[in-house]
Amino acid sequence: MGFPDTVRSIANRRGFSMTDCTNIKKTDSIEIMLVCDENYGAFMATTIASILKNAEAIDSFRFHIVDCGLKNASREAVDELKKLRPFEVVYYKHELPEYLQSTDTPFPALVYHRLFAARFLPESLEKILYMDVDIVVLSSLRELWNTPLDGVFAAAAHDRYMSQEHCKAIGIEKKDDYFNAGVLLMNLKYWRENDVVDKLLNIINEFKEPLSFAEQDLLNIYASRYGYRLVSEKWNVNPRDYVEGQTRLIHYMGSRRHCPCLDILYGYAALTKYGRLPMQRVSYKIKRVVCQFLCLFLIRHKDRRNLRKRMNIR
Ligand SMILES: [Mn+2]
Repeated sequence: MGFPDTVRSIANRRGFSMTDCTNIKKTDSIEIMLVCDENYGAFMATTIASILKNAEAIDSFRFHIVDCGLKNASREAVDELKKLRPFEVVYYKHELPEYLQSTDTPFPALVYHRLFAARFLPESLEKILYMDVDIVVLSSLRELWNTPLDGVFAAAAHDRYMSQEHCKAIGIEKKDDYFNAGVLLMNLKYWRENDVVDKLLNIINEFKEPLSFAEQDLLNIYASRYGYRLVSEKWNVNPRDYVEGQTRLIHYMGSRRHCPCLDILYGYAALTKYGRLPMQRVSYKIKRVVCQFLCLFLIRHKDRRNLRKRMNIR
């Protein structure tokens, strides 16, 4: 064969035969899906900046961004990051079915988009690494990306803060089985072949009350029935549990006002054109507390939902 030895050894290392080594570029890139609305534009740019900054020389990236109302300035902020390291970016507009346009939980409806990834992403993608945008990545994602996914719909890390009571309530016996869906390596081929979307949507109908952790509960219930692959917790770490040198990814769940490791988050924000991240608005918090109080004590279920909608509390 006419291939020089260096090409042959690269092809072998990457598990290709010599005939298909023209595919190296395509298969080699790490495919990442992000979902973002205008409120989180600066956070998304920060997440991407951290990924690019800590990549290894051989890594290349394609970002698949579900655009839930981004302004041009937010898209430009993403493009500007190409100066850190070149990458490809593709935007998608995806409409949720009407009954998923509110979650009946504190989480916005956009959390549901990831459930449809196997449908709106190109067929040529066999897997995708979904990530929340409240994340900073501290090392190359190559090891996580290479996690084997044979026979499972996804791989994710354990969520150590989920309570046993909640797991029981949704039919998961051991709380150690519950994973955090903010970092989710999805086997899209499996999703397409096994009608995972339909099975997930059917699970919603099994419960009378809304699932408190929305899409994360759904994915975990599916996993408890059909299995999933657990990855090391270092790939999804609460800031409280950060260990220097070990943690590979920090997930700033919940409030960002008082939590450890904010210096790390702000450090990556400084690489973006924003320079800093927007603070959470106090007025929003007060509104929310007032509304929750009213909801708890005064109002019937259906009115509660309407009130939350009117006050834009999701
Ligand atoms: Mn999150």
